[in-house]
Amino acid sequence: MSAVLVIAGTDSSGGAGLTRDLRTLAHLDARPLCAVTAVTAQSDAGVLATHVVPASMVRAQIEAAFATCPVDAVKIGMLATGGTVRAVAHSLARHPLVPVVLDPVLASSSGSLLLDELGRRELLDVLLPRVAVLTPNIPEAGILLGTPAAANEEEMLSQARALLALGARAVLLKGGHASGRDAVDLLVSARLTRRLSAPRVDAELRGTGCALATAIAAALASGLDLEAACVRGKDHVTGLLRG
Ligand code: PXL
Repeated sequence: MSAVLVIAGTDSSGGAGLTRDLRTLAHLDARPLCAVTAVTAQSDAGVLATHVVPASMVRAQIEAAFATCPVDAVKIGMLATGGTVRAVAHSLARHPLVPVVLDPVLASSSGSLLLDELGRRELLDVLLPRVAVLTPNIPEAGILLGTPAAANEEEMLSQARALLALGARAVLLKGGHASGRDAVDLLVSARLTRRLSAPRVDAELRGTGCALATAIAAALASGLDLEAACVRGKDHVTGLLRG
């Protein structure tokens, strides 16, 4: 069984965050290890309170995970602060061969900030060059680039390429926030450009971004290449949305 380390915040409502990640790994038969970055109190209506775990404790959890068993892949979700971003980058630098999936969690669906402004800058400066794939949705890509959200597929492609130019090795720009009969995600790297399409499911569900990044990490952990891992991740989320 392959092992996936999830570095993320908890969601007391169970919909998103680490709670969703661990359910995803259980479903996909991967061994879960975790490093908690923040504890959030939330309902489906919003985030009521956040407790940030000290960066030194996040590092201790990551180091303990790597000391426990071989880690086959890492998924990163909510990081909360710039200090935590730096701590995570520092810890992962000691394990350069392990593939990392970075879901740039900036805000909850209800609009609460889940990463501060310094954290946003550090994410691009110190973490982005380390990750195998960055998985922003359309609003997140726009915020990270400081540009308006992409309004069509052509703009999605140019924003995915702009994120590559900032130092990512690959970007999966998720089209879930767009409209149209199909949900189209774009996967770009220096070597490839792929359009991953699935019929749009008419359902509202929190935590689909968390589930996608975790499912991709589980697929990379089991040895699939990036494109196959993204296809499998998308299939998993489509299944989740269909209930
Ligand atoms: O879906 C992004 C996300 C990630 N992590 C935590 C969250 C959320 C959204 O609410 O609460 C802890």
